[in-house]
Amino acid sequence: MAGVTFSRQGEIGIATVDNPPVNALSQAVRAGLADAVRMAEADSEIRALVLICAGRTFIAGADIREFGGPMQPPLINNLVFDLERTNKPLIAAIHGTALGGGLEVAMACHFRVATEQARFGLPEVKLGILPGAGGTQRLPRLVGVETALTMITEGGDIPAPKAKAIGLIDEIVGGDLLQGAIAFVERLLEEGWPIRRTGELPVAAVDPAIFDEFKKKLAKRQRGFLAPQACVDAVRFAVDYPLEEGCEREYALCLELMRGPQSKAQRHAFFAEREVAKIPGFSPEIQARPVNSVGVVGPGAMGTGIAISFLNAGYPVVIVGLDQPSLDKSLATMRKILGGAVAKGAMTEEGLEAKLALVTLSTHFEALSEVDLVVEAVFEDMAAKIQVFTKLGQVTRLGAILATNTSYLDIDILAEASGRPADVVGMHFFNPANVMRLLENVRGAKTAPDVIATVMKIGKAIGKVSVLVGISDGFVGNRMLSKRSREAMFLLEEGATPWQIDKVLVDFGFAMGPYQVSDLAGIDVQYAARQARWGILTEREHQANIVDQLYRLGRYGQKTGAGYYAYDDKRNAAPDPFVEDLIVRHSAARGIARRAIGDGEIRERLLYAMINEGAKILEEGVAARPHDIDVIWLMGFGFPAYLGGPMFLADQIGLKTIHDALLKYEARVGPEFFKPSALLARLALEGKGFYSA
Ligand code: 3H9
Repeated sequence: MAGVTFSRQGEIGIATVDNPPVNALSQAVRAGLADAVRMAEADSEIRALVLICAGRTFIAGADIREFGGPMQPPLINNLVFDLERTNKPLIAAIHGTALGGGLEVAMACHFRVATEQARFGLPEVKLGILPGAGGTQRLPRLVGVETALTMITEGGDIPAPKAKAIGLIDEIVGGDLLQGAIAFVERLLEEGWPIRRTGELPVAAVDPAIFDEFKKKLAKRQRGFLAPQACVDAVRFAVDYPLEEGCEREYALCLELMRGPQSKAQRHAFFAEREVAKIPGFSPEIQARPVNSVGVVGPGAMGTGIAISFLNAGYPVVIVGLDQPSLDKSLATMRKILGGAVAKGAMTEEGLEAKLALVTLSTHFEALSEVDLVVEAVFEDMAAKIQVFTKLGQVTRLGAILATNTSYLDIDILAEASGRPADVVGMHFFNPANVMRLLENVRGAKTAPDVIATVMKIGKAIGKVSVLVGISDGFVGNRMLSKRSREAMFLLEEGATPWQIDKVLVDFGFAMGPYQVSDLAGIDVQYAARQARWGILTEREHQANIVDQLYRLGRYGQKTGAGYYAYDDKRNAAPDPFVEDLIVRHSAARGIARRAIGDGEIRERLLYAMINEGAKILEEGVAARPHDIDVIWLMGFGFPAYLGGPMFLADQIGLKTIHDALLKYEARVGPEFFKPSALLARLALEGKGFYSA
């Protein structure tokens, strides 16, 4: 029984799953569990069976790596029936995370006990599928339809006390889990509890309108995703059909999703997120430096968000600012944001006060003398940042890591200014820093390997997905974005409108188009960024100055009630004929004959400009792998997860198709904008993709 061992303690059989790292339900584990049940049934001396897991967690789900090909028996959807139908009490003893197929197995057991720290969830929806082994049929029987719908469509996990409160588990055990489970079994045997099969429980009556309500809500919240809608259909089967039929329908729907393009893309995203943690060519011997305290320079919105990220993970944070009022404002913002967690019940008042007690505010750099890591988050100005790094080099202790949150500037210049270039690195957070999961860690020419190891590790510790990139204008994410923004601007000049372009990107799957984003972020901010980058812009980009024109008109976007769009007093946007007229006049003044531009051309130019830049980024080694680029776009720029990221999508479209389109636009727009990258051209010629290079 590879993956599962069978032992006994007195009259109680114990099946132990041991399939590191997360006890996924591989074929060997499935077969082992089926055998364990058979052995317990066959042995007249065994009165009950405990299912427990070795290692760090209970079964964390089906083995996702098996999803691409035909699955070998016993299939998980049959296994759960074998477990449930067994005629001796079967008890799941849960620690770590019981997720997906793991929770489905647990629900097929007759009773569930767990440690206080255990967590429970059905995250299949995040992989573009639905729980296919009875999860959508058994969970409503245990916790009710509404709670089941929420858990299954959101895919989050809940802690053991909540699981107990809603009836998902029977008991929380302290101390040793196995002994606690055995004590539970002894009690149930002694008291003669009947076997309680989840599948035999009735589904509590519910107003069927709930299903449409969920679907409507999800169509907005998870726009474009197929799986959430299918999850609702599957939970409805639990109400409409007997268990076996509900399970059959659920499994069929799950397989349909599993074979579709969205799940393929979402599974890619799952593994890419884990792949980026592994740095190619990096020795596992390299130890991260210990980080027990953190400093943040710059108490603005970014710095405050960064500080909250560290506080949430329990790090003491010293915040240094120019003056007391800006520091006080930062603290007030922290209180407000963390207070939101209290209001939602995610944190207690005491928890909030304990977190804020970890904060030290200071107007003196010397307050950073003892910290292990400093993140600089002052405004994006080289001279200001050089000053900060010169000072940091003097006041911090030797070996303290000096990180900059710059989005564009050359980190090597800051490294030299510090006098300790080996300690300097980029930690590029995304706004709002306490919410966004992406962290672009930037290695400078002289960054020490253990500094890189530290920022990758600390990223994970504060709940971020860290991606290591090299120095380049805008690193990876903003560099690709700037090509998309450029094309969006050229398209305006050539005949498109802001609302047409926005709609194309929203239909593609982004939450907002570039002009909606501009109006939200502020055209004044965009104008300043454009000025700062003036020296590296091409002549056509200088001429494409609609941003400058809007800026001079005081149309800064939502905050002034007008930008690309006009806004009413509730900030509802409407296309503005004034802006359309301004653009038309601009095209005429530039001698550009406007033409009707199809949505297809808009989509291709915006997307392919980015993909071509992504290829250059790979070619230059600024990103080590296409995974890094995809994760950056998925986590930091709202690329729709069901498309897997720009480089994954490029492979699905086919690099030859993209190459041909790039040549077409090279002729139309200019070689300086659309010349295919050498890597992309080679792969297209060889019939390969970024992931099969
Ligand atoms: C399912 O159950 C479908 C069913 O309804 C039946 C349908 C018919 N399979 O995340 P980590 C690997 S769908 C294969 O870094 P952590 C992961 O790639 C499944 N591999 O650890 C990594 O490998 P590597 C529903 C898996 O401690 C290593 O394990 N379940 C699986 O930060 C460590 O992972 C889920 O969606 C898997 N299921 O977090 C749960 N899970 O070292 C998915 C992990 O080579 N898993 N690996 O890079 C998780 O959420 C997290 O892994 C977990 C641990 C919270 C468990």
